[in-house]
Amino acid sequence: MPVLDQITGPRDLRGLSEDELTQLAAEIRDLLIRTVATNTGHLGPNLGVVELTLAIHRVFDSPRDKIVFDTGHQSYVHKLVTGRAPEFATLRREGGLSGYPSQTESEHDLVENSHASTALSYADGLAKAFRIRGEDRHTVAVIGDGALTGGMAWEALNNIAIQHDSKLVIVVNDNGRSYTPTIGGLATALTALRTNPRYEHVLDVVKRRLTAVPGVGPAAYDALHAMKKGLKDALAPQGLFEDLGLKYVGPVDGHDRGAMEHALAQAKRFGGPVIVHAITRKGFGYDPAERHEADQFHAPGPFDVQTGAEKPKGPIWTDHFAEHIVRIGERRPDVVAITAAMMHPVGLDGFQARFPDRTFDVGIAEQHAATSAAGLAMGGLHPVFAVYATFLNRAFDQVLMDVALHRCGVTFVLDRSGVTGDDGASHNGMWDMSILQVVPGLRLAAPRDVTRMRELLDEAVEVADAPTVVRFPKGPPPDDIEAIDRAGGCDVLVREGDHDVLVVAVGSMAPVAVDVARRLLAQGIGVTVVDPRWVKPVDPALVELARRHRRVVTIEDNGVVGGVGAVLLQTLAAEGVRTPVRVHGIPQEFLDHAKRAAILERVGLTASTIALEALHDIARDSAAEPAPEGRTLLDVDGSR
Ligand SMILES: Cc1ncc(C[n+]2csc(CCOP(=O)(O)OP(=O)(O)O)c2C)c(N)n1
Repeated sequence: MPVLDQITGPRDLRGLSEDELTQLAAEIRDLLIRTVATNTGHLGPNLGVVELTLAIHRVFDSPRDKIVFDTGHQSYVHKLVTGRAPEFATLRREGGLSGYPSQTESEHDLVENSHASTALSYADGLAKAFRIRGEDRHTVAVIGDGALTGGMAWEALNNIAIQHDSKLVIVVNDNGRSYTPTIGGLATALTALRTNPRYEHVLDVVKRRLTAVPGVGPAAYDALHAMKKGLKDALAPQGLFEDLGLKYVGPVDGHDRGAMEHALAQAKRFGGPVIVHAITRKGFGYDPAERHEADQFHAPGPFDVQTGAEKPKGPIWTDHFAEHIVRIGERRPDVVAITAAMMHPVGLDGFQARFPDRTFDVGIAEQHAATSAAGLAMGGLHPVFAVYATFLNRAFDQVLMDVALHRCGVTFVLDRSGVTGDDGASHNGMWDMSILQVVPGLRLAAPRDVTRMRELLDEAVEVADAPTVVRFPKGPPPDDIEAIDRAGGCDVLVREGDHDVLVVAVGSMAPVAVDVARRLLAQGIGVTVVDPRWVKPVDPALVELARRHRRVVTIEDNGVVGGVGAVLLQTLAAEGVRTPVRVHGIPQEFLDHAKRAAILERVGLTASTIALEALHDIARDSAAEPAPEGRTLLDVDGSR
């Protein structure tokens, strides 16, 4: 019987023999690989924390002791040993296990935000709360060297250091990488600790052991051994953390469960805040991941378990951005690029290869990225900061007060905007068009297709006295939709029949808008569809178009509160335009994980729902007039 089948909770780990624990680690790796190969998700980070997680659960008593995983993408092993192995096949599927910790899933889970560098702050608060309430509990925070580059982590350390009696253990999971190798002075300092002569000596005596894992055939599962000897096992402040006054244990081989348990037990006994510095390897035990240069299978798409070959996928929006930003860089020597530790995911690797001196990976530091961009602009350059839409939230004040107030020409490229789906509530890029609406002078573009993305990027980098934003969604772009006309700065995509309904198509919602038009036209309703291209500020031409129509329908993949539709409504009211407006967007709630299309369907961002609602509205408008003969509202639903 597989050992994993006997694990219903962390306590079951305590009674296992050394052999069983080794076997369990192999089974866990096998399951991780097989599941992520089909379901997608975070593989490299989880392969790297198998022993570390087992050790934490054997030394601490979850859920009484609290374990906080920074970012939470490395919590799969934790899920497997806290009773969720039987459901692991549902990982990231609608209604299944989340790819991050989830309070509704388990009493062992606490923090589910998935935005990096927060764990130490949560842990600081938890430890203070337990102390004040007189509860004898420990808090364990697991944080990667990547997440440790975020400013919040250091704000937390600064506070933790003076809480001398906080029962707080910080496990630094140091694999030297974020996606790509972690950069900066901190990374250099960690490397210094990792490679100090005593530790190097230990590495010399490391034996590599290859273990075949059931079912995975030749996949090499190597484990570092003989690391116990020579490791620092006394509590002693060390280098980097010394000045903060934090106790330090390590470096410890994070793949040596015994050594990890020893270090954690010491830290636990200490009774104050302690850092346990674990050295791990991302992708550990799965050759294709360990050898994967770009990101060691940080979050691969579907892949073949035997070979590690990723299933081919067509180009996504990011690839088109990646190409075009290089072209811009070629003609504009003043354009520089910034990423917050996501060079490949945001498509800046090509720019970096071409213009290494003009590309900056600042670490997981979106706030710094924005203000540093302001500085670059003040210094005469035009920075392009490419970032996932959800992570720009971090830098709101920096966009507002540092970039916009100083009228800096900085372009923010928001990838993965709108509903992203699989990664759940914290990854949907559904906030940007609301929070950025309040920024004076900022211009925001939402391209509907690749041609428009290129155009709008070109226009954005020409703006030298204000922030500009270009946002596009996850996944493959739709086919180009050519405009039939222009109205002010807006593209007219459809204009047929009377001026009954004006459909305002925001960015990626353009194909839906055109489909809505088709359905309304089939009902004899006249429709105009416009794509404003620049959705902020509101184009005066859009106001005039709205004035001339009987109804306005706006469609955006952003929260309905304060988004493009809401602001248009407000503008129309201010301009005395009385045309009723129906705003379609994402309800202002935290969305459970599911495929993007399933979520759009659920929240009503589909052509059939929107057309149906428009028809209801029109029917209500002319309540006295019966619906024309032979037609029912249901006819607009494509199912009939
Ligand atoms: C604020 C924020 N920015 C970016 C990300 C995207 N992201 C997810 S994991 C990761 C790298 C994390 O590196 P590390 O903490 O060292 O963990 P590892 O994956 O190496 O185990 C990044 C940049 C994020 N989750 N949060």
